[in-house]
Amino acid sequence: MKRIMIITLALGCLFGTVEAKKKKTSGNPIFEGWYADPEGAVMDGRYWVFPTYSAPFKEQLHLDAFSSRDLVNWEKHERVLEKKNVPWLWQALWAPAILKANDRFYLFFSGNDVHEGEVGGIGVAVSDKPEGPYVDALGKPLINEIVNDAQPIDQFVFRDDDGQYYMYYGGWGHCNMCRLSSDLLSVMPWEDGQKFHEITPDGYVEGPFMMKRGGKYYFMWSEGGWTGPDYCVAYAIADSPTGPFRRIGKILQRDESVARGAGHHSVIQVPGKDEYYIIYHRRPLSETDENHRATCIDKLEFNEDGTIRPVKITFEGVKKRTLKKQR
Ligand code: FUB
Repeated sequence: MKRIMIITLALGCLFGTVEAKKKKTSGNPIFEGWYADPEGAVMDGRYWVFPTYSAPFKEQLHLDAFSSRDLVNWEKHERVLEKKNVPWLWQALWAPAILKANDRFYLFFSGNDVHEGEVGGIGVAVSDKPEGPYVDALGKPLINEIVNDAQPIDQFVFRDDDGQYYMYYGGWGHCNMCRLSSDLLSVMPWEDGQKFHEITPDGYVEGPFMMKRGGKYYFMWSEGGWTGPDYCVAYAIADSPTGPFRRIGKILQRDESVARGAGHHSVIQVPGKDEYYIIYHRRPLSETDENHRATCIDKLEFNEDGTIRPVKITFEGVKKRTLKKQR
């Protein structure tokens, strides 16, 4: 009996490996389940995606993560952050932002769908491994206050070439930015003494993202309502991380032959290459449930003049792009 079980298991593994080798494109969505607001990153020789678990607010009490060596085959890491490791969290765990710094991993998150006078907002959890478990670092939110009418959610942390960390965040149609300390655990006031500066571009709703290419700062954000079909992503290009950010146009939106509500994205750059992938969520054409959001990937390409080409959203996803082994 034991021998039969071992043979069955071995055949199962072999079959799985053969299937993985046969798969030529990622397909969209890239993994099963309702997952939104995906944050992509490359860390320790793997691609990573940290999404929101898309469910009613009261059920959003954990985060899963996914990793891949080739963008096509994804491994699930369950419950990298959960309520038991965040003392102040009671609902609506949203929009993770991940980064490696100071030889550890920082997972920023939004919690509680906070309103004036309540506890909640943007938190930070840390771990020694990308797959967690992550533990809340402060015992309270990093940003609890509502400043410039921006709900403290949807944070993105950007490290500029000079090593300075900036956080962009905000819901309710307002975007603030702040500087973070080098240990990433506190907000450093600007020269004028203020902690937060408003940088809201025209059309901005939520989901800010920043990247740098060719010395220019590409600022992107989501527009429209996340529950509806017209949710989308627009962008601006600036000479400085603080802007000004003038809206250029949309780069990601619904396609009536593929999906609706495409938005809240992030971008993965292949290390050392001028090659980019956009990770985003969208709603299948046949679905209207607000939480039926699935995480997808497509190519992000630039024109000769540095502007971004509108993304073609696909069912195929992207081809294998294997990361070089780390020495
Ligand atoms: O997933 C929860 C919320 O939906 C996010 O914070 C928003 O950006 C929207 O995607």
